Amino acid sequence: MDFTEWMRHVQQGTEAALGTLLPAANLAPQRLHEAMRYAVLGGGKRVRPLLVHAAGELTHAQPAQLMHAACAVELIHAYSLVHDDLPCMDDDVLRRGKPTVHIEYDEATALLVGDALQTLAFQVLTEHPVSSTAAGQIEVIRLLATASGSHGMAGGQAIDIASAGQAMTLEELEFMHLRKTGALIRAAILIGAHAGVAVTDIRRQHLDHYAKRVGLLFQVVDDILDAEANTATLGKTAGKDAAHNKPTYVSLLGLGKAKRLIDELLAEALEALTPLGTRAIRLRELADYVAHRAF
Ligand code: GRG
Repeated sequence: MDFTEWMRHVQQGTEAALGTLLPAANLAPQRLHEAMRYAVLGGGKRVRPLLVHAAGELTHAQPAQLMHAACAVELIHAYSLVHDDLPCMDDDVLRRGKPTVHIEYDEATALLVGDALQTLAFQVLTEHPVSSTAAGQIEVIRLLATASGSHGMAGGQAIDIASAGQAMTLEELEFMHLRKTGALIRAAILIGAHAGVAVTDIRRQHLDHYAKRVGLLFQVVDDILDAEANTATLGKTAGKDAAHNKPTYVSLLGLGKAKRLIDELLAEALEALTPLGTRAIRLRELADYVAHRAF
């Protein structure tokens, strides 16, 4: 399978699995369940599920087990987008090319959708084995919980909210993004690898280095797309960082240097994969995809 076919295969499999895991829209409370399905299904690049599967290939993990891990990570991601779009956070009206959940439904429903998606992610991990041992399964849950919480995504979001109109150094920007965007991307990769055979400490360190570089790479590209692409292409409002006076890689470095940083981060990510051999092919291809994505 070439990369494009593999990507479509994982994306379609993820969509189908999420459709099964999410409560049916006709189950009470119907409005909440319908809104949960609206938030998760029919959109998104599914980058985190792709990373789960790619890392799982490295350790010979079973596709069915990877699919449940991929869905759990994507449910957390979908929850974060719903909450991020709320008026009390980023206050946005467009996501994945359609009205955000609080616009299509209402704010209370959007808050509950995020809450319910977050808990569903962990329910999935208690009902479906990702690891072959109980201790391994708990480690998977720990990785996802840590990445989502105050030391991970929620912590990064808190810094992001406080950063509007403030000056930031490059180190502070990196500290924020390693948490806000990077933590869940890193968790996707470590969880995927964890689903297969055990890896040596040194191989795990190489994978972790790759994961952190790809998380930052994703964010630098996101900052450039926000500055350069249009709303129709992105499926979300473009130009928001500048409008909200948020520090970004573009505002700190300028477009030229931010683009050069993409090349540097990609090279570092690929270098980290070299000792991991040929089974890292999908991780290699995904880093390249993240660096060159158009939306
Ligand atoms: C509310 C706790 C909480 C956290 C929110 C993820 C996040 C933190 C905010 C989203 C805002 C944002 C634009 C972050 C930059 C990177 C990012 C996560 C972009 C959206 O992810 P994609 O491009 O989206 O993977 P799709 O729609 O393809 O899934």
